[in-house]
Formats: sequence, structure tokens, C-alpha cells
Amino acid sequence: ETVPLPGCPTWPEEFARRYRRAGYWCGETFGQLLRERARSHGERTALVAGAQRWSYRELDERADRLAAGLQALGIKPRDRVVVQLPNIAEFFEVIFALFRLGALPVFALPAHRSAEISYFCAFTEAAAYIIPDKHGGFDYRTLAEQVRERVPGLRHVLVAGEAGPFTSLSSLYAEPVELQGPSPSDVAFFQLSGGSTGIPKLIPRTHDDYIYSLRGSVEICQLDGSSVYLCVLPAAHNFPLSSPGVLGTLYAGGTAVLSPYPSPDVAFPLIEKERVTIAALVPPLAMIWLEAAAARRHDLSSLRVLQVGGAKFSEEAARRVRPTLGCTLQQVFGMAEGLVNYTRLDDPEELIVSTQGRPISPDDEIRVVDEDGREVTPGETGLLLTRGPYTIRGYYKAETHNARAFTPDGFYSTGDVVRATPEGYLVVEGREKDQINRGGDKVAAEEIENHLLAHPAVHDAAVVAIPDPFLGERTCAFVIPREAPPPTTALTTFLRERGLAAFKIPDRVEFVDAFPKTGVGKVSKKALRETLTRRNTAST
Ligand code: J2J
Repeated sequence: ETVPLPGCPTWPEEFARRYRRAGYWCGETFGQLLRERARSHGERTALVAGAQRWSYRELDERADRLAAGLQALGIKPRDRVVVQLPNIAEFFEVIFALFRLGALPVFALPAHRSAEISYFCAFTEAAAYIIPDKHGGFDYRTLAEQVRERVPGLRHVLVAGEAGPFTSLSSLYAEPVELQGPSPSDVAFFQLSGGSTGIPKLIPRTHDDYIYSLRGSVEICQLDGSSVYLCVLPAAHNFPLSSPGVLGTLYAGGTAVLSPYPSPDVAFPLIEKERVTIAALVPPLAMIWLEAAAARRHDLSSLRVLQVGGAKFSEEAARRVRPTLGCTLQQVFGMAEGLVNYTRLDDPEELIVSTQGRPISPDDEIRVVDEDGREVTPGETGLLLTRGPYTIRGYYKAETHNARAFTPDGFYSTGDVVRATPEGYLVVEGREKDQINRGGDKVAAEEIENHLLAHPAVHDAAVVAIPDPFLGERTCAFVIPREAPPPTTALTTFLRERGLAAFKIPDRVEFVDAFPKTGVGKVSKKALRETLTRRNTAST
């Protein structure tokens, strides 16, 4: 047993004991897990990315050599390291090296820019920031220069590829050294919360709890050594990382194929060539895949499961998966904070197309409550609260927010509005949190509002979701200008220049004189959304 990481709430001892006794927490770390797999089937292919094919043995050795190099550089156990890597093999070499050292990856997304990255680096007092040289036509070294300027305490920028003014990962490899390594109950890394507040929240996940969620996911998705998982979503995201994702695939001894882009023209040839058996998508991508698959230009017959999650998948689209792709749809309703629900592979088609699944664990506690926190009549719609063996008890260094986001008895308030079926499956009916789910990309309204408020022409701002046939939702910023409204592009350019990720830039800006208020004097976002419906009707 070790001392908990300061700022990371953890499970009360009685729960920890229960989760261990039930066999959920097995006392294994990620470093040990990879070592064990390399011993038992070292020659199998673990990762395929571009021209690279790494066996389990090779991944294991690379992680050891890089861990030694990172240690020599001065990276210590519990140091935070912001990792912003796309779907390249190095992503996994880096995180396993950090796991072995006991240093803690902070999983940034490739779409993040200087506003987000600088915040992560400063807030976590990161010792290092790890980037690719270029990806998707963007030079991450330029971004790193900006981050360096904003966060002088950042000691190292490490680059997968051409290092430019920084340090290349490949220059760090050293002879493996004996490392003490973390304990299974230690925090292993930080995931990012979709968020609903002004500043992003960090989610501390332990080796014990995350590995349990992998084991449960692997069993539910029936992964084994013959499984081939195609990762098209950014690997850093909780869904493709762990549900069962790349880490679940490695847990099961299968092969993970990393696709640099999610579009059918990149992904379909990979499915055909690598005989992919399972892939995970967000709903807008699933629609694109369904369209493209209908053209039948590629052999997709190896595909057995198509997972769709991250945002609500319409029942109509869900019904098209089996006839079009000849495989089972699996709906996945999860969250980086923990709880993941899956429809089961052998569920009746009706349940698969009309629900978002049920929890992984018999010890995932689910409560559906009304505004006063009282449990609703079974089958009624309410707010989803949850507690369990892989759901966090609090965000990193966020005491005030934690008091609101968690009940005194440790339930996480998801902000999702759901209904439970008689079979115990959940149907997502809406959302209570101030967040826009842009086709799986989460946008915290308050974060964007704060950035807008920094513009001299903006008196006040309110960001809301508007329905969109493709993305499900798009963002609309309502702005009260100080004087004459500035051109919309002046505002969007302003946000881009502040270093905000592209998916957070409002899709639409509407100028108004005042915001409608609720009975208690808060801005009524519901009324604002209705304003838009009226304006749209008026203009057609
Ligand atoms: C409706 N809303 C959904 C779904 C997530 C697996 C799958 C997804 C995530 C994820 C994840 C939804 N229908 N099928 O971490 O391991 C919305 C809910 C939820 C929020 C969490 C995983 N699947 N959502 O999306 O942390 O609002 O995780 O609370 O990014 O996405 O977002 P995130």
C-alpha cells in the first residue's frame, strides 16, 4: 500500500476491500500486464500502424528501453506527462514506458491546441509534453513552442519523429534498468472529462480499476487472441482506449490496428487487409461508414462487431448496421469517469437497436433520480447517478466541483438523463449538464463562454446545442454585443487565435439584446434554443 496521490479522492477502505474480495481489483499494474503477455505469446502481433508491426515482445522491450531513457532524463514516479499523440505505434510504447516508471500520462487529444495544452501542462505541473512531429497537416512542434512560452515550468518536449528544436524519443532509448514501479492501487494516468465547467477536469484512474474495466469489456465483447481491433477514433479517448479498445485488445492477446484517419477510404482497406473483427465509431462516422459500405468496394466480411457510442445513435441508423455490414451492432454508453454500458453481442436485435446497453459490472450501482435526488419510479426518466469498482470518487484537485458532481455517499452525477428498461438496460433520453455533444466531441458551454467574454466587443455570451441531422448537435453561441455586433468571423478567429481546439469553435453565432431568464434569474438555455427555432421559421 502506498500513500494516495495528493488531490486524488479515492474509494473508502470498505469499498476497496469489497472490490478486491469480489475479484475485481486483481493487484496487477499495466507494466506487469504487458510483461506477462510478452512472456506467454511474445511473437504475436500486438500493434499494426502504417508499415510498423510490433510483436508483444517488441512492444515490451521498447517500453523498457524508453522507460530507462525517461528515467535518465529525470522523469520520476508520479510526474505528470502530457501525452498528445495520434494513432501511431509510439503512442503505446510511450504510455507503457510511463506506466512502468510510474509517471502519469495526461491524455490530451490531437485536436487540442495551445489553450488546452497550456492549461493541462500548468495545472498538472507537467514534467514533459510528448508530441508527434506532424499529423494531419499540422506541425505539433509549433504548438509546443507556444506552450513552452506560456508554461515556463515545462522541462521537456519529446517528439515522436523529427525533433526540430526538441528531443526525439528515439534518442532516449537506453539499456533497461530495474524499476520499482507503481503499486496496483496507484493512479496510472489522467483521462479528460467531457466537462461542463469553465475549466476541463482531470480524471484519475488507477491500474486496478482500469484493468478491471478492460477485463470486463473483453469478456462482454468476446475478445481473444484471434481478435483484430481497428482503432479509428483518437486512441487517447476512453472509448477506443478501453471499451475494450486497444488496451482491452492487448489484454486479450489480440492485434490492434491503428488507423491514422477514420474515413472509409483509409479504414476499409485496413479492414480488408488485416481481417479486422471489431471496430468502434461515433454516430456520425457510423453513418458515413454505412453509406460507403453500401458501395461494396471492399471486403468487410471479417467484421463481426461494430461498436457505436460517445453520443446517441438513432434507432433508424442502428437498424441499418446488420443488413448493411453483416455484423452485430454493439451500442456503448460510457464515460471517462468510469461506468460503461454495453448491449451484449447475443442480445435480441430489438434491445440492441433501441437501448444503450447495461453496465459491465454486477457491482455498478445505478440510481435514476428526480431533481430532488429521490429515486424515480422504475421505468421513469431521471438523472443518472452511479458508483462502482471503476468509477472515480472525484476529479483531480477539484474539491469545490467534486462536492457538486458527487453525492456525499460517493455517487457520480453523470448529468445524463436516462430511463431504465425492465431488463435493466439504459436508454439515454437527454442531458442535464451544460455541455454540447458534437457527434461525440464534448464541448463545455462555460469554457467557450469564458473565451468569448474575453473579446472586447462581447458583453455576454451563452453557448447552446442546436439539433443537427449529421452531428446530432452543433454549437450556437448567443452573444450580447457591447455596441454594434462584430462580424461573426471576428469572433471565431479570435477563439482560434486563443488556441482553442477546432471542434470547440461555435458553428453558429447569433446576436441578441438580452438573454431570456428562468424563474430564479439564470439564463434560460432552453428558451434560447427555442429562439433559434423561431428565427429559423421566420427566415424560411
Ligand atoms: C448517448 N450519449 C452517450 C451513448 C456516451 C465508451 C463509450 C463512450 C465514452 C464517452 C466512453 C453515449 N449515447 N451511447 O468513455 O468508455 C455521452 C454521455 C456521457 C458522455 C461521456 C467509453 N456514450 N455518451 O463518450 O467521457 O453524455 O466518454 O456522459 O467522452 O458522453 O463522454 P466521454
